[in-house]
Amino acid sequence: MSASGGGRKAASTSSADLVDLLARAVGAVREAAAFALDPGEELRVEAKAHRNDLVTQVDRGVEERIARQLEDTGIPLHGEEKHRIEDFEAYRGRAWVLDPIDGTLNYVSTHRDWAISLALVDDGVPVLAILADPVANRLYTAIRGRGAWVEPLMAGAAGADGAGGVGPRALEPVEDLPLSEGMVIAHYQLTQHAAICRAIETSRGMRCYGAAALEMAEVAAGGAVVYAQPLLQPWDVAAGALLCTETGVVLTRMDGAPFDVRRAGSLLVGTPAAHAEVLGHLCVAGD
Ligand code: 2AM
Ligand code: CA
Repeated sequence: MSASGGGRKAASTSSADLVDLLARAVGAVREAAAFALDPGEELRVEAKAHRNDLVTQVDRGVEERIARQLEDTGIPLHGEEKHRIEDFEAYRGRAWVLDPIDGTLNYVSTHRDWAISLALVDDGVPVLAILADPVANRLYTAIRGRGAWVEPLMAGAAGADGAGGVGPRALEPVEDLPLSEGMVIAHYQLTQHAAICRAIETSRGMRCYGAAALEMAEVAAGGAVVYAQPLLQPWDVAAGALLCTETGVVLTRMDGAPFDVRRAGSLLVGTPAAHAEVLGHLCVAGD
């Protein structure tokens, strides 16, 4: 399933432009990741909507740095902490969509499983993805229609094991595994959800990492067969959505409705087989 609605006009960005924009975005994310790994001062943590919805000066600093680096692309930025495009749900044209730190609670408390998630979206369709997992020294990238890749984020740094080698390695199309052959990643609130519980029982087990972009990447990279979340924002999902579509992973809302990264809502991603099985569980009356 495409991450967009139908009937869009032709992409307004040429292939050469996309390669150039990707290189610039990767440079910006690498520099911001180095800052986030070593901000050089104590973290200042504030709560936003609720006590576990956190922001630090590093979230804001990463957004500021990336915004500055991408300013002369002339493409507006929609970011979690400051830069907003008004009425983004209806926005047409190109936009950078940024979560400066996805998984801030992890960044503050476990110091792993956090990411910098940046996408270029054109008429609501992600066309470039740049997703950094700085602690794992891993960088995922994708170009719409051309594939997805993983490589070390920082050359020469330790911990690049999963990336394999020094250059980009293409992510293979996912094997279409059924639920019984893989793991389900689900937000803890869904453990109250009867249909999701049935899906978890059918699977090889449940995981929850607390950073939506990395959880989507985990399915795209073949580490889990399903990921389900009750509510996510555009910046949580824009980059991960392209990693999924480029590897054959299906994305919808939890009710099976089409997924549009411009709108907040639930998310169900999976291998085609496992995604269909979970939707089957969700469609049983009474859930
Ligand atoms: P964040 O760290 O950028 O806030 C945790 O389950 C995942 O859900 C993280 O990707 C987290 O992103 C996101 N998240 C946390 N609170 C959220 C909210 N109120 N709306 C949407 N996404 C949220
Ligand atoms: Ca965030």
